[in-house]
Amino acid sequence: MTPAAAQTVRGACPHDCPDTCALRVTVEGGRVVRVAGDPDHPPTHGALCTKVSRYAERTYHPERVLTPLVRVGRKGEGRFEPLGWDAALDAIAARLRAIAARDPQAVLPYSYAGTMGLVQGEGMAARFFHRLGASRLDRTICSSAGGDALAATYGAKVGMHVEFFAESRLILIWGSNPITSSVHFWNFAQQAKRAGARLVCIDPRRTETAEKCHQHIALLPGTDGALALGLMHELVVHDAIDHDYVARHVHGWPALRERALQWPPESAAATCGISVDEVRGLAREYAQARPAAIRLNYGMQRVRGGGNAVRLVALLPCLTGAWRHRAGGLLLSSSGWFAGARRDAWLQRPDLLETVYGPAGQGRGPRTVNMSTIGDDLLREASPAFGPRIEAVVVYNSNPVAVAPDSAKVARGFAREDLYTVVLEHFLTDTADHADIVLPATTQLEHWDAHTAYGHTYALLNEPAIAPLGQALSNAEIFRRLAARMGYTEPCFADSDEAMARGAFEPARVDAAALQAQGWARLEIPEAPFADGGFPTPDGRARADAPGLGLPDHVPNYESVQSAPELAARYPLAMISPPARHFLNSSFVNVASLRAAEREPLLEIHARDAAVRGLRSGEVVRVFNDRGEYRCKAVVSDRARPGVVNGLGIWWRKLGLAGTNVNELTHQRLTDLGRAPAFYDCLVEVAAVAPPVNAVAAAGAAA
Ligand SMILES: Nc1nc2c(c(=O)[nH]1)N[C@H]1C(S)=C(S)[C@@H](COP(=O)(O)OP(=O)(O)OC[C@H]3O[C@@H](n4cnc5c(=O)[nH]c(N)nc54)[C@H](O)[C@@H]3O)O[C@H]1N2
Ligand SMILES: Nc1nc2c(c(=O)[nH]1)N[C@H]1C(S)=C(S)[C@@H](COP(=O)(O)OP(=O)(O)OC[C@H]3O[C@@H](n4cnc5c(=O)[nH]c(N)nc54)[C@H](O)[C@@H]3O)O[C@H]1N2
Ligand SMILES: [Mo]
Repeated sequence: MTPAAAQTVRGACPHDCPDTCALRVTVEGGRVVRVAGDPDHPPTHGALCTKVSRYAERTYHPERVLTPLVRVGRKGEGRFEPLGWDAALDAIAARLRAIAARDPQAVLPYSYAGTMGLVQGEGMAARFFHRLGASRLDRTICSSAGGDALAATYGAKVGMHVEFFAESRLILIWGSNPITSSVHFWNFAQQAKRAGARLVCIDPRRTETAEKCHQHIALLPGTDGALALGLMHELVVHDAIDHDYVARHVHGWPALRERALQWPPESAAATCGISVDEVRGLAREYAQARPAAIRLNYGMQRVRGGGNAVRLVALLPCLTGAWRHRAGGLLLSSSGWFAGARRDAWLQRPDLLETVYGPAGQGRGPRTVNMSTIGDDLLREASPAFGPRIEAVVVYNSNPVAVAPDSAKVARGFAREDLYTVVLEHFLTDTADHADIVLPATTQLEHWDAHTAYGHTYALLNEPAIAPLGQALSNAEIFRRLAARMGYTEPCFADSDEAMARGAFEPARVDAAALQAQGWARLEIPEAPFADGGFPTPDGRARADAPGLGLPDHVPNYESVQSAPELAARYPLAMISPPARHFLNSSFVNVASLRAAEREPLLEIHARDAAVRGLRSGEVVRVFNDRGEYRCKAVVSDRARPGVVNGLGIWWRKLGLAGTNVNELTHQRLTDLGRAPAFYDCLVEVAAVAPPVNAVAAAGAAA
């Protein structure tokens, strides 16, 4: 037998991760046999993470949804029967038309970054919902607190080139666990380490990354703003400020300087739950190392004061002039570099709203619903403030029942009998289980797309490697067919997926020939973009004092001893819920090999906190607060610092131990900037499910 000739197709990883890898997909006889990293793409460097190297396993998963399905059981039960495409699309169009005739805002699209593609994300779907006049979705669930903070400080979501971290002498890995969540950045950090750089990890959890850094500073969740102010205090009193850079390129520093002087290391250390020496030492190193770089990540902005904290940290490299060198500065997100390179208005056609609401600029338009408060909003009645009750939700690229905060309410909302829910999915997720109709979507191996990135500066093209499996259709094709059934005749609804992918970028900014030939193209951006200021603010200066926001400050967590002493007495443990290494948010939880690696939902707890509660490693515990209860296995471990427990995310509720996941415990209060969830601002208590006989004695002994 001669094997069918192998063919290699160029692709892009679609997942929500800073690395956005360039893929090489090997196809034999119409079947994908290998998904590998492109060795030529500098950030990917030929390597993929464990999850995406299993992408074929996910695509050929026996539980893929491969036909449209109609619900036959109760909502949430997950019982469906196959339905033909025509019947499914006719039913959906009829229902949406009837609702839209009363008020199109009663229809809500709900999507996030299941794929980050410009075509299969907010491409044809955005055109469809704009034309319908549906409610807009405020996409806040991940990064908007930090994103708005970065924009307030630098003018846009811009930062260092990831490649130049390899040349840094000191790297602060701040609120980020790159061994889990961006291995390609970690590769550059290791190059720097081998060349003698020092790596410091600032994270409440002793992560795999923290273990491999020279130093780990395990501050309390939500105290990063206080640490940054303490560092500024030291930079001022030891005169480590680059006065020339600050005078020319920073607006509002004199006032912030006064505030920083109120944060001696003793105060910062007390607030952060760390030692005074840790604050002093870090300030000294940051002041002296040239070049010094900060890899900030969104892990530290999922608290009430996340926006303020990002503003403060983002100012540090402006104060020391670290930006003067290409290997100095900060990277939280690079997505702002793509502004103007991505043809958003053409891809998404917000002008189509005018067919429903009249010319833009007349103050009319649909309301906006925040995706982070979907739990409350699905349960809300019509009111003048809110507008119409939500009557239909169309979900794509997201699994809100698992990932949105306060999930008991989210599940109750999606269980509403009078809510019409359509879910485009690969699998029967917790959310799809609540659908009236599930539509089978293609994976990245089966469709066209175009990608930008938020951790590097390359645009990418994804070509389909194989034909769609079963009856699956791409998201774009599903919305194209729905548009036809709704009677929308605008020519944009006829654009093919390939035409949209190829047309996604401005030819003047993205080299179409390079994109075609190698699958990726680098944006032209200066190596040291802010060496001489030039921030994308109106006056080119970074802003310590931002219009409408004033000066940044430390803002204590909603759920903390400072803000809520009574609550903290009942629920004394702070819980964070960072990603598990082998999952990507709630994606891959159903891939057997990856779930086997994670084994069970886990809660890491420090030995001291376990002892006072009589808890042992491996036993099933109840984690609870006023919002609900979550069962998982306790791991007594120094990955958790005293007073903080780590509930690793984000399991599918139905694959958890008792039908819930960690978001049963999180709340819907929003961050200071960006209207985002405060997932890591959450107090809990932990108890044995069946208290061991010696628990009382152990608690007495430890107290
Ligand atoms: N394997 C894997 N990779 C992923 C993801 C995943 O789920 N799994 N998620 C992807 C997504 S959606 C995103 S947005 C990106 C980035 O995703 P992030 O959620 O930013 O992921 P991490 O890099 O793991 O950074 C979170 C780190 O912040 C720490 N942390 C929690 N609270 C605080 C705090 O108050 N202060 C500080 N300093 N640290 C805190 C956590 O312990 C954790 O180690 O990663 C992406 N990559
Ligand atoms: N407690 C807690 N909660 C969190 C977080 C946390 O750290 N702790 N992290 C938060 C963060 S950072 C984020 S970004 C959100 C993520 O939330 P989501 O963006 O909802 O991410 P996923 O859970 O990965 O769900 C994406 C879904 O999209 C589907 N999908 C993928 N590709 C396609 C496609 O081409 N078409 C269609 N139709 N579907 C597709 C996948 O099968 C998957 O079910 O979760 C947030 N929730
Ligand atoms: Mo995210």
